[in-house]
Amino acid sequence: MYKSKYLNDLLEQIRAKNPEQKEFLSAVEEFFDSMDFLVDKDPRIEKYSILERITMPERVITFRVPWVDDEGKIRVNTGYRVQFNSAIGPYKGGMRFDKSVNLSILKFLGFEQTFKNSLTGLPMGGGKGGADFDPRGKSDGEVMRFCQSFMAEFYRHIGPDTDVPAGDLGFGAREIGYMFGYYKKLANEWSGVFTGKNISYGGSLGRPEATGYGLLYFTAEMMKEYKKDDLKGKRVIISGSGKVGGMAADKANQMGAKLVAMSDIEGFVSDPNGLDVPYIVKKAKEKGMFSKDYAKDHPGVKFVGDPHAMWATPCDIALPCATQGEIHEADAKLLKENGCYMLVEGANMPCDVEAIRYFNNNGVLFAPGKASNAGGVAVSGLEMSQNAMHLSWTFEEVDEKLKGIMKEIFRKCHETAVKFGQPNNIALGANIAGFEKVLDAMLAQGVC
Ligand code: 2IT
Repeated sequence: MYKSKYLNDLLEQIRAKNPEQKEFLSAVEEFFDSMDFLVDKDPRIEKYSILERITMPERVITFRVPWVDDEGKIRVNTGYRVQFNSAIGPYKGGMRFDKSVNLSILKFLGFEQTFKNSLTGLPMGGGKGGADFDPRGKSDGEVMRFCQSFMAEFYRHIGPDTDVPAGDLGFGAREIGYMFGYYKKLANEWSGVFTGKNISYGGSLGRPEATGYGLLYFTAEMMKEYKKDDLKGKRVIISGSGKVGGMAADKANQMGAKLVAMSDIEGFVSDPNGLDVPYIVKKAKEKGMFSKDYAKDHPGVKFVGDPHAMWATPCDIALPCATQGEIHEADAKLLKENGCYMLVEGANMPCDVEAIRYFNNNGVLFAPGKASNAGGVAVSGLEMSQNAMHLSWTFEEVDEKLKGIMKEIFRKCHETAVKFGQPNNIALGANIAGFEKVLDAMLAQGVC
């Protein structure tokens, strides 16, 4: 229940319209927690139906993706793009290839992306897309045929000033390459229509590292502001060994933190004296998994076959970098009981609404992914700028800009939280600061 009747009524309407979409509803509910501090102070929000509009995608595209597998059989998947909000720039956001992909998940991600992109300060709207296609175990030929069939429909909906997709789970450099190549052929245009491209054809140095490194730059800012301390010697635990988790481990190590536990989809390993980070980073890069090999190659370190059990490991800082919905209230309690005082999201909404409320009510500093994992899309924005200017920046230039952007995102979130009398509530700061820029743009552009 919110204080505001407008919000309660609106959430009911959104629930009635989208009864099956639990991930999307949960993102809206969490966002409305913050809007409850704002709607009474700014009557324009209700007067101009801003929240009615902002919670509905501008456009949802769904299409059939038929493709031929290596046995010659025709297979069919569903392709999607949710073009959520273009008030501040072209739609921008990743593509996810996973069996679990459905409209609810993509709407939740597109909604979050809108505020995340706004927080970066770069001119990017919000979008998200993908397919219920699992690239794991597929040959390069199968993935290419799938991507080309996907693009045969998708190309007419995107463009460097319309919608600029990028990677996400199951959608990496290989998929981006195949999609980009086919777009170029169909559109007869070489343009920065994707980000996350390889360096050889317009990618940005620093993009693969950006989400994980940015997460640690943000964590360091939190530590400085709230604890007057740095990351040296702090015990860190990380879930997920994809690009985000692997690069977060790398940067945590560079900044002097001690990685005491880390998980992948098969399980986790822990060592109170600190794990061998270079080993993990190398394995994670090579195959996206490391934990079983780690235990084999590091006698005395035990492997636990349940990744979820990692949240009981004593730590100072938890960095969930796997996927949405991995931390519930019971895990939040366990983290707090075992000494965790800071949780910074590397994935998109790994914590559910109850867990977030628990952290905020029990003195665990919590940062939402829309602020703390914005480094990835921020460097995507920098890739767009480099493409538009037909030049490339060095890794150091990109990394410096990323640091500046993450610092600035933290400052905006913190100052907004302070302004609303909730100095420790970074989620509130992120939601309101991200929202206000979109609000301004929507008000200026009239009814559209
Ligand atoms: O969740 C995200 O921010 C991403 N998957 C990156 C999106 C992008 O456009 O780089």
